[in-house]
Amino acid sequence: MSRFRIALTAAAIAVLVVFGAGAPASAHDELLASTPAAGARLDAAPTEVSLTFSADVMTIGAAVIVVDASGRDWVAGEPTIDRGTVTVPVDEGMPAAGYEIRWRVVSSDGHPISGLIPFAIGDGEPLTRTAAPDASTAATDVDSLSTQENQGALRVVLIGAGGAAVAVALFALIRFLRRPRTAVAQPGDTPPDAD
Ligand SMILES: [Cu+2]
Repeated sequence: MSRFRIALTAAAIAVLVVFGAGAPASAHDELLASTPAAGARLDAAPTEVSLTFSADVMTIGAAVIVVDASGRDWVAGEPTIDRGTVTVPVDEGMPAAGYEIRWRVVSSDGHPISGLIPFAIGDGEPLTRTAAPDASTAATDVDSLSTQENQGALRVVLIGAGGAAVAVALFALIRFLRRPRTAVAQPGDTPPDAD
């Protein structure tokens, strides 16, 4: 193979690695935004919580709870799903404290996705994940959470590897394009070896 073909092949492989690794993950819908936002500190108690996804999530299988440090769920009704937005009402008068939105919806590709969104009201202490008050429910939560984190880490590794492959391919291509051609042009030199 000529160097040009090698460079082209390397670039093609790099593109396949990047898009091949990215395709299944990008098929999941992702949480784009929430109200309250992650880490938000609200001045006043909210009346509802809403989550906005990157695509229309399925109208079944959505679950959202809003818990305080004691594990009490403040959600006051069923979630309503309007295309990519899931909204749940919460009880009035939530006191100044730390809370956590725990959500799970079925992505438009059929896969369940889930996550946690901490927020606080007033000068309430934000909830932290290390101090789990309820061992039985916290254990399952933490288990599923660490699974998600592992998958997330794997994705980061795959994307990182893909990026590295692209960098190597680009470097090879640039070196090929910048290869000095004087050896061919200057008279008197011995001709370069044929590829
Ligand atoms: Cu999926």
